[in-house]
Order: sequence, then C-alpha cells, then structure tokens
Amino acid sequence: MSEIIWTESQVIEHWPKRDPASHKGDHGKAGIIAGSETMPGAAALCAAAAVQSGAGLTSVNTVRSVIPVVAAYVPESTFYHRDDDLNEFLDGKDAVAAGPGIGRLSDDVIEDLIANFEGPLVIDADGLYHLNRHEVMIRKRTAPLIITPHTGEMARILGKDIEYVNANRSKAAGNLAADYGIFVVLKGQNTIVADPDGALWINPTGNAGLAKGGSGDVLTGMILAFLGRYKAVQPAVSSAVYMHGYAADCLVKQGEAIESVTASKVIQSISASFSNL
Ligand code: NPW
Ligand code: AMP
Ligand code: MG
Repeated sequence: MSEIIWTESQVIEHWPKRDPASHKGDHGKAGIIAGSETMPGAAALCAAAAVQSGAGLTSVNTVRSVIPVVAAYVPESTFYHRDDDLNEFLDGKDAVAAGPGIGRLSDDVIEDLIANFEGPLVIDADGLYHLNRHEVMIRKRTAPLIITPHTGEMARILGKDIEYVNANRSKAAGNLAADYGIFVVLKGQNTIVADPDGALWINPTGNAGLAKGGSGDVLTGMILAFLGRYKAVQPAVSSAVYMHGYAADCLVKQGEAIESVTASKVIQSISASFSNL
C-alpha cells in the first residue's frame, strides 16, 4: 500500500473555485443526522463547521428538543424532525453525514442510509457503533461511503484492541477500506485517509489541542461540506482533514494556548485558514 502525504500544494491544486455567478444549490445540499437530548452540541458543531466550510445549504435532522439549540448556534441551517420520513429528508441532498451525538440506539437510520442514500455518505461517532451488522449492505453499496473512526471506534469495528490499532494504523485503515470498498478516515495524529483502491493519504496538520470533545464532530461537518463542493471523493476528504488540522494550527500560531483550543474556536478559525491558503 502506497503512503502519500497530502500536502498544502495538493490542497491548493484541488481547491474548487466559487464561480462568481453561482447560487447556493451549486455548492452542495448537505444533510446532517446528528444530536440527541444529551448531545445537542455534536449537531451544532457539525452544522456550523459545514456552513463555515462552504456548504450551499445545510439541513439538520435531529430530535425536537435539540432544534432550538442548533438554530441559535447556526441560524443558516434548516431542520427536520428525527421521527419524520427519512426519505423526505434525503430527497435532493448531495451528501449526507450521520452519527455525531445520535446515541448508540439509533442504528435503524444508519441501516436505512447505507441501503438507500445514493450520494456520498459519511458515518461517524455513534453511527459506527453497530457498523459490522451492515457488512453485507456496505459491500453491495455502490455510492461512496466514508467512515471516520477514532482509534477506539476503529478497534471496535475490527474487533481488536486499541493497542493493535495504534501499532498497525496503516494496515488497519488500508485493509478495511480495500475489503469493504469504502474510504476510511482513521483519526488521530497524522490522520490516514485510506481509499478503496489501496492508497493511503497521510495528513500533516493538526495538534494536540484537537484532543478535546467536539473536534471530530467539526471534522465531520467539514468533510460533508467538502464532498458537496468537490467532484472527487479522495481530494475532498483529504483536503477537509488537512484544513481541520490547519485551522487548529492557525489558532496556536496566533497565540491560543494549546490547552484552550476548542471545537468552536476551530470553526471560527476556518475562514482565516481558507483565506491563508
Ligand atoms: P479512553 O477514554 O481513553 O478510556 P466513544 P466519544 C477510546 C459525541 N460527542 N479518541 C476511549 O478510551 C460523539 O459525536 C458529543 C477517542 C473510549 O473507550 C459521539 O456520538 C459532544 N477515544 C459520542 O459523543 C462532544 C479513544 O474510545 C472510547 C481514542 C461518543 O463519542 C463530545 C471513546 O469512544 C463527543 O464528540 C481516541 N484516539 N482511543 C457534544 N458536545 O455533544 C481510544 N479511545 O465511547 O464512542 O466516545 O468519542 O466521546
Ligand atoms: P473525535 O475523537 O471524534 O472527537 O475526533 C478528534 C479529532 O481531533 C480528529 O480529527 C483527530 O484527528 C484530531 N486529533 C485528536 N488528537 C489529535 C492529536 N494529538 N494531533 C492531531 N490531531 C488530533
Ligand atoms: Mg467523535
């Protein structure tokens, strides 16, 4: 398996220019299935990151009590109730992300998405908890599937311990991606993006300030937005991972203490990071 560092020049080379005559529908209709009563923040962070990363339209499917919380943080989003018809929510979406803060009991929606959503689908966090149950459907799926496990989630998916994943990051991500025919984003220092063809793209950005709750929820929103803006999946995913780390690096360079980096501050840093490139 070849390992290639995804560099700043590759991010710049693949960056989609915003056509001056474009309208919101040209920049991705993004759907987010996230949040629950005890984790409203995961939905808010994911949606805010998608909006800041250029998504044309961002729509959040969540539980009723969470809607006002997310709406206050991200007034650009529209909303859909978790209990309503999923197909209606999916209609017209260019890309969908599911899992942040949904709880481990919400597996029906994940199953439905894998089977029926025909665009790029990102599954993260609690959405990964029962992933192995859907192995047959994942193998049958033809549209891109991108999973974004941290080390603990990857260990659970593989049925191995965390020490095994830490000692075999490239092999673990590469084999799973090739076996299932999916994109695997194995998070942590030097996040690996493994594509279904066996290539491994290594991320050089980011710092330990990201080792804090909410960072992964931001990354999921960024990947979703990039998928809606790019034609090809791997450059979208690798560039989103790069810019997530780069936004955190910019904060520290500007004097933020590494301990005080937060997911919300990373979202606020996205704009300056994009302009810096
Ligand atoms: P430990 O902690 O070292 O003993 P879980 P989660 C292990 C939502 N959030 N990174 C770890 O071991 C998410 O979206 C909501 C992380 C532990 O055993 C999810 O839906 C927030 N963990 C949900 O919470 C902000 C690592 O894995 C287990 C690891 C649960 O997500 C926070 C943790 O995995 C959060 O994002 C690593 N590198 N290596 C909100 N504001 O609403 C090993 N572990 O139990 O799935 O917990 O990641 O917090
Ligand atoms: P999650 O555990 O789902 O909240 O995701 C954490 C996010 O922060 C992922 O994008 C990780 O790659 C990133 N991250 C966590 N710790 C580090 C670290 N020490 N260095 C660089 N990135 C990190
Ligand atoms: Mg997470």
